[in-house]
Amino acid sequence: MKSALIIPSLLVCLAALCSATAASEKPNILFIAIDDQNDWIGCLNGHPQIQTPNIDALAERGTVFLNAHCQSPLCNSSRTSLMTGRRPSSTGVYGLAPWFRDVDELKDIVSLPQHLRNNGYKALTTGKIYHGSYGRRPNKDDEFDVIGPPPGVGVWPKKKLVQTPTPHKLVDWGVFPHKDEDKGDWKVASWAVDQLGKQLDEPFFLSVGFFLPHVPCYATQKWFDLYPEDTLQLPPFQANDRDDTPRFSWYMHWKLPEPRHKFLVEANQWKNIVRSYLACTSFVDSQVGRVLQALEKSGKADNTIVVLWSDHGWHLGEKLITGKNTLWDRSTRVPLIFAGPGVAAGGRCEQPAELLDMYPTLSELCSLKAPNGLEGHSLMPQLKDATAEREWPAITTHNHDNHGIRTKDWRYIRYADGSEELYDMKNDPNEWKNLASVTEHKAVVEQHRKWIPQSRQPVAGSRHRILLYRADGTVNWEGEDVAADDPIPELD
Ligand SMILES: [Ca+2]
Ligand SMILES: [Ca+2]
Repeated sequence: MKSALIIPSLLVCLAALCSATAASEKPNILFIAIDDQNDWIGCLNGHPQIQTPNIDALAERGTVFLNAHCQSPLCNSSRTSLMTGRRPSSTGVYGLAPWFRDVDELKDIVSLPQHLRNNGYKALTTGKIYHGSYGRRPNKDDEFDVIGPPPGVGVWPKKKLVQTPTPHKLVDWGVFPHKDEDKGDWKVASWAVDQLGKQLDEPFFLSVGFFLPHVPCYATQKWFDLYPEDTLQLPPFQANDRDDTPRFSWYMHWKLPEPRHKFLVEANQWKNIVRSYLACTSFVDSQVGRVLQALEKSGKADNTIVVLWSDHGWHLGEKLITGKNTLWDRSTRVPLIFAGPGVAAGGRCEQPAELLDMYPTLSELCSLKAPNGLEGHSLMPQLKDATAEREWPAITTHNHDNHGIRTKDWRYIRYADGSEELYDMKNDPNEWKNLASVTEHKAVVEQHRKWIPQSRQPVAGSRHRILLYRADGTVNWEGEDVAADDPIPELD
């Protein structure tokens, strides 16, 4: 009787032991997001003066994707896409709202953190991973097990430093006295550092989302001084650059709080905003460094995959604008770096990659069966050998039926009204000469057109940055019709 009881309990213990061993063999994941971070990162060579030693060291330790692009050049739509592994053209989430869990047909999608939790991971989060407070609401959202400090600016000047044409509290930049330790991103990093110093349940998925260099780009003097004004290099710019881009390209960012290049010049703010953005990027890099140092110190680095990404880029004067909401490289190209177990060190991959590839890639790196419905493709071949070919382009969609297709050597754009752009990225990396109507490139245009995805209409509850193009040819920006001869705001 006694032994009959002992044997089953021994079996239970053995089974528990086995599952504990299996769980700890799975690699941990440190998932680092940076908001509105374009390719002005040392290892991406997007700006000749940028200083990002910590991110560059991570790239050296792993594999960096030099031709990685977001699926949407806007926070909510991009993050919804990469966290669900589905394209914006499939979710219909194009604006800053809705939260996809509030949409009937999307609410049951298994997100990346849920997939990991279903497979024994503990999911922790701090800062901006989903947009705004989405996914972080206690008792409402079921994305994470542990929720740390929210994203935030932390310190504000007494009044806005720059009076922009369409006043918005967030659209501001410059240097003013404050403490780095009081910034939101410092607190986010500190919380992540604390978690890594604890006996965390493993395997863990620790997601850390930094807010800078999202506006307001406030920096302390120390970071500003890295970029002296007299030697500062402004981004490449041509005053007539948009003479050969369709009018529809203007509808993508028709009326926004982000000012045009024209304002930067008239208000003598161009250098200031460039320095501010560079300074904030270097500050964020230092916070990434604090977290990576804590990972090293924890002794868990050898069994932790680090992924670093940004949700989309940002223009600082190029193509006559500031901000995002475009289908050009400065708005779509993002840092994407993997390091850790299973990832080759020193890899520099020139193949196109997409942010929604992270979901299937992490599944494969962790030996998990990916759920059905993912639209990205695992980057495992490139993480082993950065020169491995890839058959898919990177596709960026902004609002209904506007798409950018980025292959290794070309960028093709088609807007909802059928107008097109084509750039030879090898010979014209600044996308200055639109070749879409050049006869000799007809075949290239045809090859790229075939990648355009079927695209669904915006889901119910779509708001903020919504552009509609109707069958009768009318254009509607944020609920207001735009006439074909309306002057371009803040430009004409
Ligand atoms: Ca963003
Ligand atoms: Ca041009």
